[in-house]
Amino acid sequence: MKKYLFLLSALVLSLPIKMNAQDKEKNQNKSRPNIIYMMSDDHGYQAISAYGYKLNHTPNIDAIANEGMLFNRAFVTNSICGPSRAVMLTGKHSHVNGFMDNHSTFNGNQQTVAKLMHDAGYQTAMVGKWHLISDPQGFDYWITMPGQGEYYNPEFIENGVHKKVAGYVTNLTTDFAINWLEKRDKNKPFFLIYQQKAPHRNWMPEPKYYHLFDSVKIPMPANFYDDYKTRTRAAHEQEMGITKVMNYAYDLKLAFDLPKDKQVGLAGMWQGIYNRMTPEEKKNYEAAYAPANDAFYKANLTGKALDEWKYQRYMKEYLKCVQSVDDNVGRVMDYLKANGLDKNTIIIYTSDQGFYLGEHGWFDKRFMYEESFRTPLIVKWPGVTHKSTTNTMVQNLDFAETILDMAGLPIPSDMQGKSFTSVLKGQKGNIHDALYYHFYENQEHKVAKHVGARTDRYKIIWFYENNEWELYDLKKDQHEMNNVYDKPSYKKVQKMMKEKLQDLMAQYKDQVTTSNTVHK
Ligand code: SGN
Ligand code: CA
Repeated sequence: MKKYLFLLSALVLSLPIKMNAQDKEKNQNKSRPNIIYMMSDDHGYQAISAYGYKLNHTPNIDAIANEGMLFNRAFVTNSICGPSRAVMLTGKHSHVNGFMDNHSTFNGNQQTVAKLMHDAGYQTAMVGKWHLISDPQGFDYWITMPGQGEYYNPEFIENGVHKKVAGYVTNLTTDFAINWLEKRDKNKPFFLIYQQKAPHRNWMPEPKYYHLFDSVKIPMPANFYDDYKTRTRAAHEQEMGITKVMNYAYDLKLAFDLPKDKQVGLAGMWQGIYNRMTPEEKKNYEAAYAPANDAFYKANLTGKALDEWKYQRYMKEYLKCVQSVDDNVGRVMDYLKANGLDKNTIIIYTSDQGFYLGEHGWFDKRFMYEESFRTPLIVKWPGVTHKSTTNTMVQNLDFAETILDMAGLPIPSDMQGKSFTSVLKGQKGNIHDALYYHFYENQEHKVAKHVGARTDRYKIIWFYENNEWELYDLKKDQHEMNNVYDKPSYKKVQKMMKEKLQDLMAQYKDQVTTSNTVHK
């Protein structure tokens, strides 16, 4: 009897202690912020109205900026899809995480921010474009798309199982994200990676936006007809010109049902995309595009008028895709608000890199020039940020570290970036004195491999395959039209920037695979 009494009193005594521990965990979970990392594919900052460009109107992304910090100087380390994603997950440069170009396969067994967040008690999910080949690891739930994904009636892979889903990819990706938010374990904080395929090439808009820009003329950048006069071979030899490279069917949507003999190369890819539509969807699509296409054929445009037509068609298709991205950001934000999550959820909006919207005559990315090296970044941290902008330089190399820091978790010493929570908290001062860049994929679009360094004012680029250098004074030449490498008045700056590049390569333990050294 005594024994039972003893056990009973031990049980009673232990109860409050046990409950306290549970309460403590609950309280801790309440105080730990949820984090949503929103990343679109190829979304240039020029196509976000909060950045002050007047190309389009993105009210929902702007609303994040209204309560957050907008970064004017956020950059990537390697301006291309898969590598950018691998850098974000690992906090390590491409040569360290092993994913150097889009033909790599991510080693998912390595440390990632998702795994660290998961181990620390966060519920984790990855929804949308992944593009890292190997299956995602470190997530309680994942739904991705094969490779680049498709715009219409796309295929998804949900925790390893393939399924074709009817609808438009940007909306579907959001449906999956919201479904997961709805069914997650609500006692735990969450970390959601939500990654849109749009507005990646070949820019297929949502049907409700087919006519969105019909009555609008998009302004052409002043350097659309750049002749690359002061630039090295790389800028001359690229294959990313809107007027020269774009395919009439695949990019410019000038052909619907192509004859069999035309179904090769990109035109063949267009055929595959077109055939994802149901007969009803095809009819709707053709009806929307036929009048403008007929007018184009009749006009028989040549020279600058033809260039202008191509530019308008490209930009409008791209911006229509952005519109659906913005709508869907709004859907996620509405969900958070309706469910009382908006006050404790950090929102990060970014892209896997920037994009050329006609600057230098281009589309695509890859170069270390500003439009593709820079990426949009807007962070809303309830209770910490308020509407503000910053010129402090940060890089996608810092994202994993910053996310861990926001969650109150330690940053592993082998990560190569730095947390920029101090910037978000309004503290002044540099995070980096110079940024390092390395692009490896000289294949499609023919952009020569290069490394480079950027400080607040200067940028040096070494196209090491050609052993050619470029140097820019960004204060005087923000559009990078004037390469001042070897100009006597920049002798000192040139030496200083070369040393910076060498220091960065040493700091990050990178090297280039050629016998050339940094110093000529
Ligand atoms: C595809 C596109 C390219 C684009 C790459 C990389 N060609 O290969 O234009 O640069 O993706 O983009 S396409 O003919 O297939 O459309 S990334 O964002 O995935 O890196
Ligand atoms: Ca991309």
